[in-house]
Amino acid sequence: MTAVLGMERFRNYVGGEWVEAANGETFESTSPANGETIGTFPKSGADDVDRAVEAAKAAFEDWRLVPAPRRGEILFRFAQLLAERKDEVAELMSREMGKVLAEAGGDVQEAIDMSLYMAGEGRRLSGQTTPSELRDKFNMSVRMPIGVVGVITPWNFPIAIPSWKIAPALVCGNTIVFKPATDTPLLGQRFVELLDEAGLPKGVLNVVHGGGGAVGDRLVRHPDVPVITLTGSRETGVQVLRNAAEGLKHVHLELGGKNAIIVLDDADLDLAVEGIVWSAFGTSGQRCTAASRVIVHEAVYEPLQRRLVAAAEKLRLGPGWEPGTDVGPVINARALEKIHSYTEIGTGEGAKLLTGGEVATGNGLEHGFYYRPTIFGDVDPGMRVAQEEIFGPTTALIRVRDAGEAIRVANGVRYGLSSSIFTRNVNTAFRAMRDLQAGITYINAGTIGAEVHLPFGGTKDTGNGHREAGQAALDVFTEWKSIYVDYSGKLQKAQIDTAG
Ligand code: UN1
Repeated sequence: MTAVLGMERFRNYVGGEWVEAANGETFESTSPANGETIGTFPKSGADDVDRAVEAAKAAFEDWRLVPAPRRGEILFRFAQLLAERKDEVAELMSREMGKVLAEAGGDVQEAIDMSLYMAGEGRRLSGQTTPSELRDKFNMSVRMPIGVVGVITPWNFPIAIPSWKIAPALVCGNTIVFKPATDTPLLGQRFVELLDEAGLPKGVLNVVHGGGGAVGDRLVRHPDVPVITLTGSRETGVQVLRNAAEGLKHVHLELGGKNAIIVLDDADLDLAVEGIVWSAFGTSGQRCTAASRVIVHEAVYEPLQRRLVAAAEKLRLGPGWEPGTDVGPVINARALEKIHSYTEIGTGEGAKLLTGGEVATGNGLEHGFYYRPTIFGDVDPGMRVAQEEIFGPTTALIRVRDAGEAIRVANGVRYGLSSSIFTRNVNTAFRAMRDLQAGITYINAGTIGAEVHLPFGGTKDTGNGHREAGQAALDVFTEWKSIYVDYSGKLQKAQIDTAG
């Protein structure tokens, strides 16, 4: 597979045909690890989106009538195909977006898990049956597909996140126009190819490559796209919500995080250090769930800081596919600049740079976008490095006096995605489960590692109240219909014929 990388020119997939963008323009995908070209893709425009929406709208007429268990069977086959090609897709992921092979395999596995889970949903999609307040009358509620779903996904989980959106949308009977991130178009392409191979009818899933400005914006404003699901930044989320308002669309947003790990004085420090390193520097800190704050009880602050710095300095940087690499590159030059600007902001604010804080070079690293795992100490909770999402391998240590203060500090940010506490005290753990304002709380584990059968998402500015994954995802991709069947043979008036 590696041999053909860079040479191939890819196309959009519209109505079951592989087609060029109407304007003929293209863009390249390159590896953040070493700059190699991965492939050339259409830089599509509004016309291409319109064509894809038309195809998806036409396909909806029949797809919504395909029995849900049959729709699920296609997802089962897709999961099987992904499992067969797991290593190949993981290797490609490592090249196109940089994560280390083990994590790339995890990303693919998450998509396999989600597809299997949603495939099974084809035989459930449960609603309610209830008594009626009138005689000889039957009441029930059923989930109905909505129509064409616009799927806009990020580059950091280029196979997993599309599956979180596309698998439930499909099993519920919707059709899709998919815009993969411009940093990972080939993985988006592979995703679609495998679903196609799994037997999806033409037009049910369409892919339009290109930027958020042209493709994303048209999708969000298109009158025939009633549902938009986006994982991205807070700023993009607000813009999407605003642009979708005119069409009164269903908008599902999965946005930023500023997740904290709390370490109390009774914690297992070795375990805490492992959890922090994994959550702060895994995927080079480029997860919405990454631990970018560590809130530490003053009694264990010094030993924790020492161990953490030592552990971070042992991490080996390099291309994700090379054995022995712990931390891969960040996604692109812009990200590298942004991450470094936060090092400057942190030192300017008076935080103590304990390790890292620089672009990594030497041993060929200068050909990619590598940043040294960075830890700030003595961080004040109000500093920008403790408030803003950096999306890189940078974390901030904050010292607190007790569990109450730790939870207040953890909650003192605009986001509320993931949270974690290391403590051996069961009472404190239960208080944290109740009081941490976040969609996800871990006890004695880091902030990353969500599983597909529980709701995923956050409070406050992390989103707009929806959740992905688990049963909760079905609420994004269906609308409830309540059905009343009167078999009395006469006109019965609810709320009026109350005699029973
Ligand atoms: C994300 O970063 O957007 O819990 C998703 C986790 C992964 C998913 C992260 N299962 O970190």
